[in-house]
Amino acid sequence: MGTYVMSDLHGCYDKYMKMLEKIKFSEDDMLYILGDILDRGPHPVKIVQDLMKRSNVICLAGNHEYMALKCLKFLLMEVTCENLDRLNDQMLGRLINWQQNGSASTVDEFYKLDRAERTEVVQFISEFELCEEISVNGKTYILVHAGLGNFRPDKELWEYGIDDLVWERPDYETPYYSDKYVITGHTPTMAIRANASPGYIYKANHHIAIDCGAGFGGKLGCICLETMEEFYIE
Ligand SMILES: [Mn+2]
Repeated sequence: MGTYVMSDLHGCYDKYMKMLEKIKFSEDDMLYILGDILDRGPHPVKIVQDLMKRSNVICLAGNHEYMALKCLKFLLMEVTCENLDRLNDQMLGRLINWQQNGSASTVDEFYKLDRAERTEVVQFISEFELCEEISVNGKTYILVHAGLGNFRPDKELWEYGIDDLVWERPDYETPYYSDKYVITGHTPTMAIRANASPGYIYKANHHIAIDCGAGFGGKLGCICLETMEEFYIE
């Protein structure tokens, strides 16, 4: 039994499937996905539909699910005069912002689904948690998409705002805790200044950063928490 963590799949269905094969993912294992399944790459909704069938996967929300959810709930509605009235400036702003962040592939696949499937997908994504604390082999890990923005050591996890958890970038040179490890996606490891191996998983200062840039032509990374073994798909 292994506990695996990956992040920022960004529609890379093929890399995701190859990774499951590589880690020999079975029903005895557990997989955590730290958000940003959606957008950019070609098959985000196909990944979501695969995840929906698995009982041993826990997905956390990233900024892309957060952006998508507000818009998908709107796109789920029938086109009626009353609903079009809800296409106000705020909703338009959200749609444009999401579009600028690579929504096209998500929207394309979403509209290929029938109505019942669309509802299921939105329901599934809306149940994603924002963070999770787990214990593996006596070590404690905080799993979160982006980081713990506006960090204070005495702050409880539930006290962080959504933006702090899905948008903010952590300071990877400063440990948050001495007795816990924080595992994050969101910031590609090639963008971490202190990282000696850009594009590979970064482990230092009680941080573990696992977004190796799969959505931007980089690798998909995955880490096994029992062994700390790293896996990569080009
Ligand atoms: Mn992100």
